[in-house]
Amino acid sequence: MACSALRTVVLTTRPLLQFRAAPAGALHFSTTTPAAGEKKHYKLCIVGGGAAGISNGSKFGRKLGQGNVCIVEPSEVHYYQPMWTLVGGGVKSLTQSGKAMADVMPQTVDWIKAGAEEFSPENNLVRCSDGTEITYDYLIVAMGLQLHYEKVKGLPEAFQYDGVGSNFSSKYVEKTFRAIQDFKGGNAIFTFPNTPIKCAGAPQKIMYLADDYWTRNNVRDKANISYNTALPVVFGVKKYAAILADLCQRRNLKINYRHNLVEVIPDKKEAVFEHLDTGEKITFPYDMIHITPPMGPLEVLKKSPLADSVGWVDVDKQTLQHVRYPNVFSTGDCSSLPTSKTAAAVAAQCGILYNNLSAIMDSQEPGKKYDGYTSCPLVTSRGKCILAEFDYDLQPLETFPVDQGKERRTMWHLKANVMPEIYWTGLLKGRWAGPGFYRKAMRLGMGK
Ligand code: FAD
Ligand code: UQ1
Repeated sequence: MACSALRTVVLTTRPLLQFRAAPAGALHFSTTTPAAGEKKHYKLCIVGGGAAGISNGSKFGRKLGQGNVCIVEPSEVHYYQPMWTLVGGGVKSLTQSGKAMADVMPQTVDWIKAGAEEFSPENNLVRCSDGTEITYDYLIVAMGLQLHYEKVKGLPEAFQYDGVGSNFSSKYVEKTFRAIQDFKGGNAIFTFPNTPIKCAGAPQKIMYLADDYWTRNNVRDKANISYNTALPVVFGVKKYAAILADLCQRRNLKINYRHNLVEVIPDKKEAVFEHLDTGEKITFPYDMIHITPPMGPLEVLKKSPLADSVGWVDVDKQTLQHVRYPNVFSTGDCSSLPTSKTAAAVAAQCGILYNNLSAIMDSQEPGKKYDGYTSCPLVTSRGKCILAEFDYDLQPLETFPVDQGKERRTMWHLKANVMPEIYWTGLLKGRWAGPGFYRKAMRLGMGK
């Protein structure tokens, strides 16, 4: 079927779609995938239709025009994952965090509704799960990362039990708030794994929301709350780490450093941690547990020539261009960019990538340099937030002319009410490249 005909299917079907979050994948949508086994050529192929794929698709779809850009994405639903902290905390619903993929797919791009299964960058070729073969002039890899619940013994089976939740998956995030509501006292544990993760603040944000919920509901004085983290620090940036460690002390939240979750035994309500310095195995009884799973690169990337030694897409940390294949770029969680993996980072990368890939298309050198900007709105209770923003050197890079290390109600509103709008109508439409412009304007206004 020709591309234009495929697009017609999309346009006529769009208004009929009603998004319902659960069960994920229950939506059915006329596929825009070329017939299985068909060979297609695009000027630009984007793999992944998450935050990074859709935002870049919008920008390059406008630039290159209809029929020249495709997005390879198997999922029917696009989630605004940053909202899951608030879903797990009982402030928002899972439904509010998602839209039908068809509704966020830029109208200027062709949606190949399949998974990428093989990359052959020597041949400028992507093979898809349905046999479709796509050749390209340029490629953007934006496939996110893999959650590895199965690397903890007893998972994912333990999610069938009450008291066990995880904000990192649409399957388990609603269980978090149920566990918080059901908790009537005892031990509550919040974990952080021994791998890089997306949104490194999220494992502790949910602890703060739970603590706040139990305080409001007169359960807090019956609760022992611990944050068991594989890391030796509570946060990677010194300024915020000092503030958060102090906050934990004031609120009697016990931090157990270098504690890595290795097993959950749900029928006994026990969690086993390995102390990463001593190797000792320590068993913690729990009444509720929030699990942040180990994470890593997707298998399909790991086995591809695009990968670095770990499996992340091997790109230059400043230009986002692949270090071996100049017509390939990568952005977001799947990339090797050594910054904290967030949608805020994706936004900042989006502007850099657009400029640099456009330069390559015009046979020029990529001139824009990414400074590693990333951000983590550290929700500290329902109604309060510390807005951490920093760069590759873990130095604060704050947007607003106030001390962002302070808990603020304004930053809560930014996180809970403003950011979703910026995400859906700014980032995904290719019209939000992060707050860099505003930061510089505000600093100039203040004479800095
Ligand atoms: P994703 O958005 O995960 O998208 C990856 C896409 O690739 C998916 O659509 C997937 O279906 C697709 N894909 C997978 N495999 C294939 C394949 N084989 N072929 C084709 N496509 C494939 N960020 C913030 O900035 N602020 C926050 O406050 C924040 N809080 C967070 C809280 C939680 C609980 C979580 C889970 C995340 C949070 N994040 C936050 C992080 C943010 O959501 C991610 O960093 C961001 O979504 C990364 O975008 P991405 O496009 O790289 O990956
Ligand atoms: C941001 O740009 C962004 O991407 C859309 C987020 O993801 C949801 C964020 O959480 C944050 C904090 C930013 C940065 C934006 C401002 C206004 C500081």
